[in-house]
Amino acid sequence: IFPGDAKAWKSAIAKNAESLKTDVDSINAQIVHHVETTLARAAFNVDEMAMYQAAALSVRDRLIHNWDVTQTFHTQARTKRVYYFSLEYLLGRGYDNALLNLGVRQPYNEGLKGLGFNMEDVIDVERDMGLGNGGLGRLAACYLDSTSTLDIPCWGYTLRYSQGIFKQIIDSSGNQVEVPDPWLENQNPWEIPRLDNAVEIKFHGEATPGEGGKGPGTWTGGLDVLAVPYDIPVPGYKTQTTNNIRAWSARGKVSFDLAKFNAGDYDAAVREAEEAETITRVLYPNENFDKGKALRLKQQYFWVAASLHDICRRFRKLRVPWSEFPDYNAIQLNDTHPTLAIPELMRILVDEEGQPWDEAWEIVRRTFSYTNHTVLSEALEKWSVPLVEWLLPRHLQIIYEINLDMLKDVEKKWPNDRARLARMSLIEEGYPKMVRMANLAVVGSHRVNGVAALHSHLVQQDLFPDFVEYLGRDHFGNVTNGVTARRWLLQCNPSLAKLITDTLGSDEWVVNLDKLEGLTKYAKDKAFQKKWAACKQANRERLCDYIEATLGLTVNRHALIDVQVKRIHEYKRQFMNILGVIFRYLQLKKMSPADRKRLVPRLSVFAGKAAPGYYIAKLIIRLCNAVSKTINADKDIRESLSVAFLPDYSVSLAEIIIPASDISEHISTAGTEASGTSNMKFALNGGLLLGTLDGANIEIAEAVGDENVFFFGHVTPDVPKLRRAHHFGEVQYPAELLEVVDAIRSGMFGEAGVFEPLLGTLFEGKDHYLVSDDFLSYLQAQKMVDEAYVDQPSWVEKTINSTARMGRFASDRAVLQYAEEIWNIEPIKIPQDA
Ligand code: CBF
Repeated sequence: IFPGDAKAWKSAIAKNAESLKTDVDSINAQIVHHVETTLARAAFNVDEMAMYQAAALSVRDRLIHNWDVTQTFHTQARTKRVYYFSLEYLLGRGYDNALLNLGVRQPYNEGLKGLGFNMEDVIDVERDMGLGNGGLGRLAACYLDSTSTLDIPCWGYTLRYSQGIFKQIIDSSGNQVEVPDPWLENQNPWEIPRLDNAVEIKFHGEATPGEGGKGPGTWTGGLDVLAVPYDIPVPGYKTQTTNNIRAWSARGKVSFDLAKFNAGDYDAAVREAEEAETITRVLYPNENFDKGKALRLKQQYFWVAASLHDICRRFRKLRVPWSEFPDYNAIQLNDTHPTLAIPELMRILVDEEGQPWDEAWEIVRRTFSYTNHTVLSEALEKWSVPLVEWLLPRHLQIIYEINLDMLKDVEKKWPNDRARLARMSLIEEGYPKMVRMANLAVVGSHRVNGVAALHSHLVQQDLFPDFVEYLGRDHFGNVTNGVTARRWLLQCNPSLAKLITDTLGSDEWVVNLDKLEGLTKYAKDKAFQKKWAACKQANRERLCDYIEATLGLTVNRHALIDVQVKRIHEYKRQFMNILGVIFRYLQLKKMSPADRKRLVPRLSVFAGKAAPGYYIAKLIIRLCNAVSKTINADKDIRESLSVAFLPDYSVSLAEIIIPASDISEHISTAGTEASGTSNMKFALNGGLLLGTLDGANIEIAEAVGDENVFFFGHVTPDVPKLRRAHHFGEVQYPAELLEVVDAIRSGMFGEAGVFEPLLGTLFEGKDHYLVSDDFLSYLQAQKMVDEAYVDQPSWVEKTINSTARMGRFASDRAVLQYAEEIWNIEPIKIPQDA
């Protein structure tokens, strides 16, 4: 229905669509249009940043067009939608990715050239959208890319933090210093503000339960905050489907209190607005660690309440009974962060929509599913009951009621089993009592999954064994993580991607990663190996250039590049890696120059951020930098070994590092890393894994073959026994480790005392992450790497086979599995004429 003359509208719409033509001239006209009107600049006044913005805005026009078509089509077809609730979306840069997915990279390249700009330089000025900490947030970004590519109707919901993940600076002593990341400073071209769709969100106030606990309750008074949505279109690869990420920003209901201002209280005039805005001011920088801060709980409720408000508003327009809600909506809880959505939907259904409690509960359980991303106890979310009561009084009543129902049921099945009731209860007894979010997510969902086979097994065996008995095995499952080949091969490694496409005779692998299998028949082919190795060398050079430019460090450009890049955490054992580097250094120092020359030269690359309050992780960073300072300054060793700690790890830095690696380390203590996803990216780019039998490493080894990975260390069932041995002081420390510790204590890497607390984690019954137990086999595995690398044809063959067999780690496979097994949703292609 058009306001006014339908003909006029239709003709204008057609003309507008026509203006989005993809020949070079039209593209340049679109870019210049934004230079002149949106940016209000003249040609002589366009620098790289302005060109990036104008070009990005012209790309955004295309995205918005596709977005409109997609959303209108999905709405009219009344399709079911998936809603991926993730407190983090680590999107990285958008420009190059959008060009590739829209299939217009080539004409844009040419167009920019004509306008006097180089594509790579323009790409480089874009700031990362760093709305996440690490694996969990990047996974969400990969999954959204896959839903669009696979034509699965999907919206992501998240928060629009004014400050994303902090920028990491390394000071002159090698310490991490955190500075804010005001990523919105230069305006974000990828988002569309929807000021007219703002929603009011309430906190605090008074609540009364409904009759008998299950009737409609009330929630009055309290403080209202505005949630303003910003939409980020997510293009699929060569498809019109463009899904959406809706990110909420907090505003005060009244931005300026004129009465208070007039009374002379200037601070009070803006206080309420500022307090509201604090909710989305900053991303919590912890990964795999729960701090229980009130503001974080506020963020979580603000986000899920706004998102559910949106979803329910859309559902009401369908005018079907609420019992059909799960037929139109599937909500995936990405970890426990959005678990408050469960009581919130109950509140909407029972208190606002008058649905009977039991029917509402049925709707809720059919709607939600929950992905667990960690078994680490320090990361499992619990909120204090007094805090929940203060912030969300009605929700606490609802949680109590859900708990009562469940406990009655459990009591019926296992009479007089008080220990079981205590374990399963949604409320943990103590001072204060705590709400166990994971238990709530499990009972409020119809399906719970882990993110790799081993992890999903541990979720059932160690985390929720009582719930497996209570709800049945079918309630639990596994969906091994995956990554998108669009960003993590096509975009980050264009030379290798081209070689693959030329060799396979098609680029179908980009949307069907299993096609890479076709490369195995070239793995031994000398001519192909040569081209393959040339791509690696070019990527290696690019990384070496970057290291030189950022650290001023000149490195051997033919060294084997050994990489460990991820969040810095004790369980990931960067500590073991740097101890290994020291061991290598000590060995090299003992060798004659001739012997040294015979050894494979190494470049050890580290990158990663530590949570600001994580003292030991920060000491690990300091040690890496101290070691690199000593080794890189040692002229005798420089050709054989150098160490680089690259500051401020991000998605775009990963895009430079991953294609260059020969070996990447994924060396967590067995049973601690849920999955890992960078392991997949490295193996996909022909980097071999040095790893433990943990997370998705195990499945990667199964896929690429044991002969193409270097695995070591104890396995998960060994871990409790080994920890006990430490506890009782029954551990023999290997001489190699003690030699390294002595070297640190001797001051070889600067002020020794500084590292004492870190070294202390190895001794006196601690060594919780079993560094001392795995150190020897780690060194052994490193030796095997050196030996294997000498035989280059066989090494290159391994790396080709690694890439070729990574098909099953596509995020497309993972998303299809979610769609079929959990969301019950089918892809729906948008017709050409839509
Ligand atoms: O599943 C995605 C990733 O999530 C984490 O990063 C997390 O935040 N819990 C895990 O630590 C990773 O193992 C996992 O790959």
